[in-house]
Amino acid sequence: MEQARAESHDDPATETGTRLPWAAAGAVAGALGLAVAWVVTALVTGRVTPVEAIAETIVQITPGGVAEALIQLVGTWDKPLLLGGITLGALAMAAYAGVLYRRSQMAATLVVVGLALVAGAAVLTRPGAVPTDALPLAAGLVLWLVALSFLTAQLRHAVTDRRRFLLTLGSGAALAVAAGVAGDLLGASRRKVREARELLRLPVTRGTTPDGAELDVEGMPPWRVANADFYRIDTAIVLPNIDPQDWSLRIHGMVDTELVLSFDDLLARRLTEAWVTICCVSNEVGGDLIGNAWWSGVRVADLLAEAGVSPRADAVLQTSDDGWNCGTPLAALTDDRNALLAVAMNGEPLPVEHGFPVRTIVPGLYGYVSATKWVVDLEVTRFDRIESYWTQRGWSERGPVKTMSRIDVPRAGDDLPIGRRRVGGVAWAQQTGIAKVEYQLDGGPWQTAELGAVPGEDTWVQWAGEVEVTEGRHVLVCRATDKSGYTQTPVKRDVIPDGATGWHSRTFDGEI
Ligand SMILES: Nc1nc2c(c(=O)[nH]1)N[C@H]1C(S)=C(S)[C@@H](COP(=O)(O)O)O[C@H]1N2
Ligand SMILES: [Mo]
Repeated sequence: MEQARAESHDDPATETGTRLPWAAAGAVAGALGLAVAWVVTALVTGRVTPVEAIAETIVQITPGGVAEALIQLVGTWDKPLLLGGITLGALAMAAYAGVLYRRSQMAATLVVVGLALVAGAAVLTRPGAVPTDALPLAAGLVLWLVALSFLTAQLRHAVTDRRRFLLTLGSGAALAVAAGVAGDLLGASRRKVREARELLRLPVTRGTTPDGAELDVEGMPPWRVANADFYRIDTAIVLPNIDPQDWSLRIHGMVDTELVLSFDDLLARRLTEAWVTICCVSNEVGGDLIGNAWWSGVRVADLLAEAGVSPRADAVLQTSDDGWNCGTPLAALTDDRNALLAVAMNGEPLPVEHGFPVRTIVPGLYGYVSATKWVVDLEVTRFDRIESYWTQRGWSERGPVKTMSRIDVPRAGDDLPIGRRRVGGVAWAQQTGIAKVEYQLDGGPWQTAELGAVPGEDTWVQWAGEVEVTEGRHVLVCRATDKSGYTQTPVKRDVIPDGATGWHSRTFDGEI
């Protein structure tokens, strides 16, 4: 290494000649990084690639006039040119980082990380972006840096074996191309499904938040949770990617007539729409694994009636396209509640991460025993014959939602100015309904909260109250009573095996 450095300093004539292999190593390392980011995007997040995110950002910040003039100039080549230009620009930077790497690994690393940060900013500012969208970039960045140090290692020897170096470089480039092609193929099927989803016109409505559902408390979250903000829980590393045209649902087991429905068959049935709040059994007291949306779909009860269910059955084993399954009490799917095979959420086709094209929604049951995303199979059966993903892991066979309440204002970590302040939150007891919410400041008397309007028993209800905030530390507690007369127990229990219990409390400071 010392010799190599001495040589280049002494002999400026070879400077350009020796730069080239470093630039080539840098470019190949960059290509590998890009290709990996691409594959991981296609496999894991299914969203825009870093290059696409940068392109979208450029389009967004380019003044309209300039953009139009450019499109006039290049016509429909605008997108390929933009994407190609960004890719070439990134590879040029990568080559430059390779050259820099020879003298200063630090400077080269800074260039690479800087590029990744720009791409990261673009990815994370896309509409609906979530933190995990940065995952492909992180993977690409790591591989880029590893490849850079690996490919340049040989160049540090006094006498570089030219053939060996070219072989390594060629393998790196081939790997990048192979990964790029794989990413493209995977991405193409994702894009196809994404496009199919965007083109889908479902005969559904968006639902209107009922008058009076939202109480006037500063900082209170909306009663309807937007799709992009809805909590997501599933075991899928790679999201199922299902074209509605390829989807089908099989209803079988203890039935008179087995049914196989295509997406169109499903849509040909009567559609039902309803507000339903779903929540996760893993939701800690005060947690945010809960959301309320307007769901549109076909009642499972109607389909089961079509199939004709054996009187000896008491369960339905639901299976997802990705193999996840759960056992649901048959009664919850055949009684008069709106258990749905949902195709839309808040008036839009289900987002892919929430089960596109079809998922189950059952009011009153935790998601792990009912809310199968990407559902493809319903087997009418008996609980004494089945096991399912979470029951095999120690969770309860039955998962009715427990009556619960939560403080949203003040938010965690927020303080309140002293004086009379409004506080509030939500309470839920799906299928039973909330009768009353009480709140208590610093162990004082329980006060009855004001309740928002609700369309039925299957959604959360907002509550609000007033407290006198003085200087110093305070503790606010809330508890709900449901319409069966049950008041939430103060006994704290863990989420496993069938859902947490206890009162939610929030500590905050009163500030002058
Ligand atoms: N296919 C599949 N469906 C699933 C799960 C899963 O892991 N895989 N998780 C369930 C659990 S535990 C919950 S709480 C809900 C969450 O639904 P959401 O991600 O749309 O909020 O989905 C349910 N459906
Ligand atoms: Mo869950």
